Amino acid sequence: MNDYNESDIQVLEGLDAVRKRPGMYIGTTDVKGLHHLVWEIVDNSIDEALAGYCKNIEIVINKDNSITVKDDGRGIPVGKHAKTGISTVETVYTVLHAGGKFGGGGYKVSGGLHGVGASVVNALSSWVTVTVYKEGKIHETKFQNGGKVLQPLTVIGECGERTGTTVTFKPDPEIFDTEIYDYETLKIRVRELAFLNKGLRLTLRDDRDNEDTTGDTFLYEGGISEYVRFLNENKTPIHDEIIHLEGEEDGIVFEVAMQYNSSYNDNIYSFVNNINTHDGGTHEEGVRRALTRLINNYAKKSGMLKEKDESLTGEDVKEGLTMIVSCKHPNPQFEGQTKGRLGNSEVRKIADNVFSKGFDRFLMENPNEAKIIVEKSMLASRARSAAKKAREITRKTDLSVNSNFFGKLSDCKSKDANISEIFIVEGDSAGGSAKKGRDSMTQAILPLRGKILNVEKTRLDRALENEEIRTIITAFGTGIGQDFDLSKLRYNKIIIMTDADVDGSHIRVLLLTLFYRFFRPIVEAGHVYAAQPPLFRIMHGKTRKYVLNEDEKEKYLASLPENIRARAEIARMKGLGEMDAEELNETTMDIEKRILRKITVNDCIQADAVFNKLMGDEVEPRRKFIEENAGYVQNLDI
Ligand code: 1YM
Repeated sequence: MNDYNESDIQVLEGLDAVRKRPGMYIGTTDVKGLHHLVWEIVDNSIDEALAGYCKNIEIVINKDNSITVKDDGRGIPVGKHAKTGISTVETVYTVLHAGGKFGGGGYKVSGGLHGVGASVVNALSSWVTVTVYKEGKIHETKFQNGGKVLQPLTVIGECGERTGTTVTFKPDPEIFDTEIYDYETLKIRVRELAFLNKGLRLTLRDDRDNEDTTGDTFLYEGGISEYVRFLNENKTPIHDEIIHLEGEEDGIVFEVAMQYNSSYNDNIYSFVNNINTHDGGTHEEGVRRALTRLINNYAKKSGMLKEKDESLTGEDVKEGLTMIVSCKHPNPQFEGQTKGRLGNSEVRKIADNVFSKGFDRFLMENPNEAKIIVEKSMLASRARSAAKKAREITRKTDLSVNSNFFGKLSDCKSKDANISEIFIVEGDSAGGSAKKGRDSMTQAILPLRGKILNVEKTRLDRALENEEIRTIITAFGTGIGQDFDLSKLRYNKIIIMTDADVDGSHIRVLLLTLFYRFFRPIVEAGHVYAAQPPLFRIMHGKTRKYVLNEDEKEKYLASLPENIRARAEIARMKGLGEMDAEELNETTMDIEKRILRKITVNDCIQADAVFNKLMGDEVEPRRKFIEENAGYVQNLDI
C-alpha cells in the first residue's frame, strides 16, 4: 500500500483531468488518438536522437495490441527528483508537462501536436512499463489504471554498457473507441520520421500474427533528399540532381530538398520539429518568396525573360516542384485551428536567407538545370494566363443555348458524351460532305479553315486569340490549364480527319501538338483518334473497295481472279473534299466500316519532337532532320 502525500494527490488529480477530457490532450479518442499515443512516446526517443545520443529506435505492435518503443539513448534519468521527491522517471510519467519542465536544458525540438508527453500516455493506458538501462543497471517502474504507480522504480538487474529506454503501454479500452493498431498508418509516419532525421534507424514490427517477422527498417543517410527522390519515384524528373540546401541561424536549423518533375502539380511538404505543417507558415513563405525572386532574377539576367515580359509568379515557379522544407526550432509557435501553421515571424527571413544563398549558388553552378527550370516556369506562366482566358471564353459561350457557336461547329444532337464523337475536318468542302454524311445524332463536325496555329511557337494566351483554337476549347467543354476537367469532355472520341498527303499530316501534327500541350489528359485517356481516309478506290463489277495504301492495293488486287483484276478500275482518291457525302461516310465515318487509329502519347511526343526540330529556334537539329527525312516526307507517319 502506498502512502500518498500531498504532491502525489496533486499528481493523480492531474492525470485524472486527462482521463476526463482526453480530447483536450490528444485531439480525439478514435483511431487517430490511439495512434497519437505512439508518437508521444516515440518523440521522446527522437529528441534523444536529436540530442545526439540515440541511433536506433524500434517500435513493436505486440500480440495484445500494446505498443513497445525502445531506444538506445542515455535512458531517462533515474535519480530522485528534487521537487517531487520521487524518481525522475516516475515524475516524467506522472506529472503533466513534466517532460518539458525537467528537460535539463536539453534542446528539444520534436514533440507531438499537443506536446504533452509521456504522462498523458500513462493517463490513458490500462498499464505502462518503463525500463531504463543506465549506469550498468536495469531500472523498472510500472503503472496501471491510468497512471497509478504499481511498482516504483526498482533495480531489476545488470546491463553492463547498455543504455536506453524501453516503454510498453496498453491503451485503455475505456477511453478509446478502438484498440486495434494499423500497421500501415504507423509505417507511413515511421518512414517519414526516418526521412526527416537522417542517419537514424527506425524499425517497425508487427508481432500480432507472428513473432518471427523482421518488420520494416528505415534508415536514410540522405535524409530529406531521399524523401524527394521517393516522392518523385513514379514521375519524370526534368533534372538529375536533387537540390539540397542547408543552414543554421540563431539556433534554428533549416533544410530544403527539391527537384522538378514534368508534371503540372506540385508536392510541397513542410515540417517543423518533424511535425507536418500542412497549412505552411513562415518557413514555407520564406522559401516560396526566395524561390520566386531567384528564378525571376535568373530568367531576366540570362535573357530568357525579356524586360517587357510579365514576371513569373509563385504559382508559375512551383509547377512540377517536389519539395521538402524542414525546420528545427527550439521554440516553435503553431497557429491556426489545427495548429498546422508555423507563426514565428523571425523564421521568414532566416528561411529566405538560407534558401537564397544555396539556390543562387546552384543556379550559377548548373546553367543547364537552371535553364530547364526557368523554361518550365515560363511554360507554366503561359498556361496560367491561357487558362484564365479559356475560363472567360467558356463562361461566355453557353452551348445549351447556342449549339452552332461561331457558326462553325455542327454539333451532334446527343448530349451523352459516351456515344458522342467529334470530327475535326480539314477544309470547308470536306466539312460540307462530312456534315451531309454524318449520323447527326452522335457525330459532330468541326471544319477547320487552313492551317491551325502552332502552339509550340506561340504563347498560349496569344494562341487563344486564334478562333480555331477557341472553338476547339469550347467544343471540348473541358477548359484548359488549371481549370481542366476531364469529366466535362463532351465527346468520347475526338477524330482528326485530314487528307492522306503532306498537308494533311502537317495539320495532324499541329492538332496533336495542340492536344498534347493543352489537353494532355484527353490524349492520355485515349480519346483522340486519327481517321484513315482511303488512298485508292478499286471498282470491279458492282463492288467498290477502298484501301488505305499501296501495299493494301497490291494485296487486294493479287487476291482477285486474273480476269477480274484485268478489268478493275483503280482510282487514286485525291482528298476528302472530293469524296461525296456517301463515300466519305462509307470510307471514313461509318462506325461499322471505318478504320480509326488511336493516338497515343507517344504519337504526340513524336509530333512534339518533330515540331521542336522543325519550328524551334535551334538550326542544327532542323538541318539534320531535313537531311535525314528529305526523301521520306510523304511517308512521315505522325
Ligand atoms: C521509449 C521512450 O523516453 N527516451 C529518453 C527520454 C529522456 C532521455 C533519454 C533523457 C533526456 C535528458 C537527459 C535530458 C527523457 N528525459 C527526461 C527528463 N524513450 C525515451 N531518453 N537524459 C536522458 O533531456 O536532459 C524526459 S524524457 F526530463 F527526465 F530529463
